Amino acid sequence: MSSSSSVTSLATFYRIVFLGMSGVGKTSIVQWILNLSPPNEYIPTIGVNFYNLDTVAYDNQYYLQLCDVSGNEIYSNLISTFLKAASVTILVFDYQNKDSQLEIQRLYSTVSEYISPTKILIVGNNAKDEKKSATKTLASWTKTHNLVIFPVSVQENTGKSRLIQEIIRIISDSSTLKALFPSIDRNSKSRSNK
Ligand SMILES: Nc1nc2c(ncn2[C@@H]2O[C@H](COP(=O)(O)OP(=O)(O)OP(=O)(O)O)[C@@H](O)[C@H]2O)c(=O)[nH]1
Ligand SMILES: [Mg+2]
Repeated sequence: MSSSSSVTSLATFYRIVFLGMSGVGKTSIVQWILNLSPPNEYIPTIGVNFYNLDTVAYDNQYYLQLCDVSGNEIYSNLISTFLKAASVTILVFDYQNKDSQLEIQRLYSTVSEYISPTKILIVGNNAKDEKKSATKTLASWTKTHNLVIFPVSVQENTGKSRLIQEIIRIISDSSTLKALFPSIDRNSKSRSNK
């Protein structure tokens, strides 16, 4: 998916924001997507780190800025700053950590204030036996909100291509809409200026 002989449209820049409790594996997932070797030990992210990914999918070139935000609460005020320019927000939990499953439910309501729920992806890391590991609360919450969980495991190297495909699908949908209805953005801007 990431290589192609012909690129038929101009590249556009998209910001993908990763959020979730400390230690759920956000940095590991970002580095795994970039095919970088993961660190041998847990190094908590300080503030936020940005990584660039230049990829070609379905004959379009995409510049993705992966925005890896620390899960430490002391940085929670930073979140809104990055969400404003986000094309996709990825909420990460760890299947083996119940608190992290509650945290994405809390984050979802915060994030929905900044970005359309259709651009929020729920990713469960450390997936082994997903059906057994997701709590009943998480299962009923996803059902109520009509959400799909994308299971991945950095350790077992599973779920990566499905996740990248879904990110591209979301941003492709938004670029198609913008190309078809360029006035949508202008109208919403003029409404918010009133
Ligand atoms: N067993 C297992 N461990 C994992 C997996 N993915 C990541 N880890 C480990 O989990 C620990 C935390 O990973 P990070 O990616 O640093 O977590 P983070 O979400 O970025 O944490 P903060 O930066 O503090 O917000 C590291 O020791 C990783 O090696 C996985 O799929 N399975
Ligand atoms: Mg990190």
